Amino acid sequence: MRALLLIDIQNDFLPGGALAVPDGDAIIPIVNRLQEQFGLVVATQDWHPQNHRSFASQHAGKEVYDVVELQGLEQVLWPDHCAQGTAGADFSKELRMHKVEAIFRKGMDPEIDSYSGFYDNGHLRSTSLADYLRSKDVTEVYLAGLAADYCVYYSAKDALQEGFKAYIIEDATRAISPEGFEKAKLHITAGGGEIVQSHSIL
Ligand code: VGL
Ligand code: ZN
Repeated sequence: MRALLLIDIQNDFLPGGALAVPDGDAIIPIVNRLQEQFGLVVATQDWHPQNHRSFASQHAGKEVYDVVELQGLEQVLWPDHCAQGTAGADFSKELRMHKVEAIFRKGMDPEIDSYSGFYDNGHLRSTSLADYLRSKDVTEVYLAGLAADYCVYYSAKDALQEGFKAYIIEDATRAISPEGFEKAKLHITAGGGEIVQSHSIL
């Protein structure tokens, strides 16, 4: 069984949002068509408390995109984004949601960031997404959404580590840093994952 994972297709990652991914809205029509090809569609939602330590606003003297240490891990400082209950944290209204069977929220612990839909960045806490997928007999996951070089990449990496075959649908994602995504792709293919295009599925 294969599943489509829709990673963080939320207003704050789309044009006009607090952490807009360039051209991010271009993926939505593709993602909407892709959903029809899958028996299981699951979404993740970045869902931060207002005092989340990944926000530059929580670090006196620091600026957005500065890097600090958080729980022993390198942490990029982001603009405030996807605060729980705000319009920025909502899924795009253009995104079809009727096939989405479950939503896994992440990033609620103010002390650690959580790029992956499976674990926080320190791998301390699971969201239970892996167990959920296994309970549905999923062996292959296809990833789409935002951003390619952060949450899509980390989710694909954890999917592989959890024993799933992982496919990133390249034209159904956009990166914050295209150079960062080029490196990420090498890690994914080295780890047994694949980079595919939506036309191979549609
Ligand atoms: C993301 C940065 C911070 C993402 C989430 O969804 O890729 N990036 N929080
Ligand atoms: Zn975030």
